[in-house]
Amino acid sequence: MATENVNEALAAAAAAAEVPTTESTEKQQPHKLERKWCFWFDNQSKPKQGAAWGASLRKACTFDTVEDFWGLHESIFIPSKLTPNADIHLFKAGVEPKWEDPECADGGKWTYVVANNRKQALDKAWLETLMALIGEQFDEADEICGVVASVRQKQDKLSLWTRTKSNEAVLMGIGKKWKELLDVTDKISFTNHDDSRRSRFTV
Ligand code: MGP
Repeated sequence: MATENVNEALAAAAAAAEVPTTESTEKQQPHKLERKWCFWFDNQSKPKQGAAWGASLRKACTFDTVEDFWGLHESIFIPSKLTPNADIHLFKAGVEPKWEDPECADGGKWTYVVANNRKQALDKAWLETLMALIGEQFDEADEICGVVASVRQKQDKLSLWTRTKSNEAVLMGIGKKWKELLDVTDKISFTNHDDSRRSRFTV
């Protein structure tokens, strides 16, 4: 499906601000997205003693139409509804939201920290990002793995994961476009996954 049509369908759904009714989805053909996406979920609020990172990470569902996205997002995947230490992810189907995934292994993440833990701002930024991803609004869309919303006691944040950690043109293109979409003046910062790994070493 052409990107403009996906974006029009997304905009119409957003404007209506409602899940399409069964009646309307029966009448219309679903709007196919450019690619398949998966929602993932991780609740680390009650970690099991000694459990490895990722033990509570679950793939929740896969979709490839605007209508399915809208129903899923509206019903379940809203960051402000989560308890602290939970994450929700939207990643391309076939890519796991882990440093270890081959698509992510050599990459990193742009992070937008939501000032003052404003839940409304978090939800808005999350939705803008989801719509931009599934609507293929980034020129460097092939270089993006997905996005994570992290709800934390101290500060909520969104992280946009990239395939590359070193292609500056690609990274700057993604970062600038994301900031423009979020319509924020706050700084966003890039960290590569190697540094995230290293910075957590403790003895
Ligand atoms: P985080 O949740 O990405 O960082 O990683 P955050 O949100 O800044 O930290 P938090 O303490 O507020 O949650 C936190 C820790 O989880 C990392 O230091 C790793 O130990 C582990 N971890 C996170 N990720 C994304 C991965 C991963 O992809 N693979 C592995 N092996 N561990 C990870």
